[in-house]
Amino acid sequence: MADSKDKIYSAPLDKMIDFRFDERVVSVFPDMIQRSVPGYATLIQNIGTMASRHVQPGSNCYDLGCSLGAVSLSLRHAIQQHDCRIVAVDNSSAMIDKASQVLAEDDGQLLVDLRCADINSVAIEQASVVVMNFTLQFIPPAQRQQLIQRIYDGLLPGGILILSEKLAFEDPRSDQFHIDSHHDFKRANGYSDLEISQKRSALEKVLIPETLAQHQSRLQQAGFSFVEKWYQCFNFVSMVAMK
Ligand code: GEK
Repeated sequence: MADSKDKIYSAPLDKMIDFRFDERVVSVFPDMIQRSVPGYATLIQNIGTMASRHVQPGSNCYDLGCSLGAVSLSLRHAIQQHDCRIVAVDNSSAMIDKASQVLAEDDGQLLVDLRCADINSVAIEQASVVVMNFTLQFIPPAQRQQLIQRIYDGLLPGGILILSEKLAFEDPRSDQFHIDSHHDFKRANGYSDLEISQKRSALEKVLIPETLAQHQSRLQQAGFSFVEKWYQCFNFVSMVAMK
């Protein structure tokens, strides 16, 4: 399966089907995420850098919703503690199949334990770094507090959660400003108005964004004493929370 250009929503669709991380998406995923998420490469690089400061000897690092393993590769090359293990989890078998090829071609030393599983069923243990880079938004809102709590409970003191999400804004003018800006970003990256609107409809029931305040209060409720937004471009943010 060669990496290729994302044209999934380029032709008019008779019937809109909810977005799924299937073989078709996997075959264009690097192009899709690069052209859809502002600052994706910056996020990936800095997640590795941040992890290298906070990783603890003999601990586990988790990449939850790993897709093709971009975060795992960044962690693998940034972390100097060679007695650590990366656990990379995704519930799309198409993603995991391709991720295992990507990892096999990589020369990093750190062990990556790649698992095809629902992150709700994966034990989080002895963790110093947990990353959810644009994954929580795909988890049903009613399950989010419990997942964040399990992550908090599985982190070692001083451990961090890096959480990147697409945001919603309470103020309708702010919301519209960021949506329009994001759509301009996609247009500048070659997506047509039809592609933008069809992808938006396909994601409507699948990707449920929340406000920054909702994320912050959930993290605080779970017990995180330090919660900081370290990145934002339009409606895309990344937060770091420390136990
Ligand atoms: C990256 N982090 O390249 N359990 C496991 N995986 C899930 C679940 C679940 N319940 N729900 C969704 N996923 C990556 C990008 S993409 C974000 C993450 C995006 C997986 C899903 O299969 C997909 O691979 C990933 O979460 C979200 O940095 O495409 O916008």
